[in-house]
Amino acid sequence: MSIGKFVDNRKGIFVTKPSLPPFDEYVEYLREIWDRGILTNMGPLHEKFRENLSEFLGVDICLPSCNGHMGLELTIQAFELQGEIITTPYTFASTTHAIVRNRCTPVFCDVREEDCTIDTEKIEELISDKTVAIVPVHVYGLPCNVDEIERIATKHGLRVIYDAAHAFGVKIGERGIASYGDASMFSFHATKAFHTIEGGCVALRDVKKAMRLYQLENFGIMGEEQVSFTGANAKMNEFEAAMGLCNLLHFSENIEKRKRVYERYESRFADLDGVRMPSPYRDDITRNYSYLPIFIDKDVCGMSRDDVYAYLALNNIYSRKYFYPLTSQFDCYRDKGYRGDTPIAERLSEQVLTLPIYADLELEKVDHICDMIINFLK
Ligand code: T4K
Repeated sequence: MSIGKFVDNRKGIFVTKPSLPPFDEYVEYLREIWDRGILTNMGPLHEKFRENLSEFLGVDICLPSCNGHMGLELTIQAFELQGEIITTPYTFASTTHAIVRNRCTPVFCDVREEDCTIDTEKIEELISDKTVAIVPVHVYGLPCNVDEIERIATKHGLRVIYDAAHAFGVKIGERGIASYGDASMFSFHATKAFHTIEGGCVALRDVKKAMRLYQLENFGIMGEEQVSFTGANAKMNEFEAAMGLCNLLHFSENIEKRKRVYERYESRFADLDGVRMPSPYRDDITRNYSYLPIFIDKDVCGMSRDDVYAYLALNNIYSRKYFYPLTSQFDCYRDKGYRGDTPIAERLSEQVLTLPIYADLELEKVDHICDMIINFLK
């Protein structure tokens, strides 16, 4: 019996490819780690990365974690939330799992057609006397309507914890996305626009909650002879922090390259009937181009998303269906009776195809992918 994920040995163009820093820059840090013999448990590189991250994100407190998921799960625990949490099902498994693993109940709100983020006009009708928080997702790095969410949360006394897994480096006007809500979790997985191999971080404002999260990430240990909380092990190690320190230096340059790729797709699909790309809810957004979703309307094109997916795969182009199925349709949730009617999310999830995008993707390859899709749909 084999356990674990199939290792993908196919040749072709994949949905993403990690950006790696110049080898020598990483080796410099490896030398430090070797000399010091401190490999993990909030070592000096972890601390340096924490400081650089806070500065980059424009927040006072920001805690690295072993991955984005544990950051989110432990943040919900640190805020001691118990009850219903309003969220969206158009997301990765992690968002809903983090809620359910805290023994809270997800309530599914529909999303906006334009950008797949939570539809703020539908939040209030879902609030009950059990509602304790909203966990919105800045999906594809497109910001939710943060001002409206803040207004609703303040009016009803709810916490707001953003799943900002995709949104590292995004700004609304001059303000960094990490400064909204009570907390924001970012993923630094290898597939993200900014990565630390595996990893993530949580930006938050309340010093006491931050202390609690810090302790929860290290088994709830308060001192050598004192353990006060039912924590987990969610520490970022020194090798991951080193990758983060290197990648942070090249982040802007990588985003510029992603922008070029994104805009090439955008111009190629501009006049293609039945194919749409999402657009942010306001004009003053600094984007990170973390994903390249397109929505294929079968009624207009005559071909479905699945047809295009299969055709591309046949030609060694490996797109993904982020996010299909909706988390509310997962085996583990489908029959739980969680509240929420999400027809727009359902339709988008049937139509979405995320195409390859990464910093080093050559524009000739983008043209090749676009030619394939355009010719197939015509
Ligand atoms: N919230 C949201 C909204 C999220 O999207 C995620 C993660 C989280 C929370 C949780 O954050 P983390 O705990 O993961 O930090 C991937 C990622 O594993 C996951 O981080 C991400 N979202 C999700 C959307 O995508 P898979 O299972 O689709 O990845 P995988 O292994 O199929 O990789 C995709 C492609 O990337 C491969 O076909 C090839 C390429 N690749 C991948 C890896 C790992 C590489 O070229 N090199 C690599 O090292 O989940």
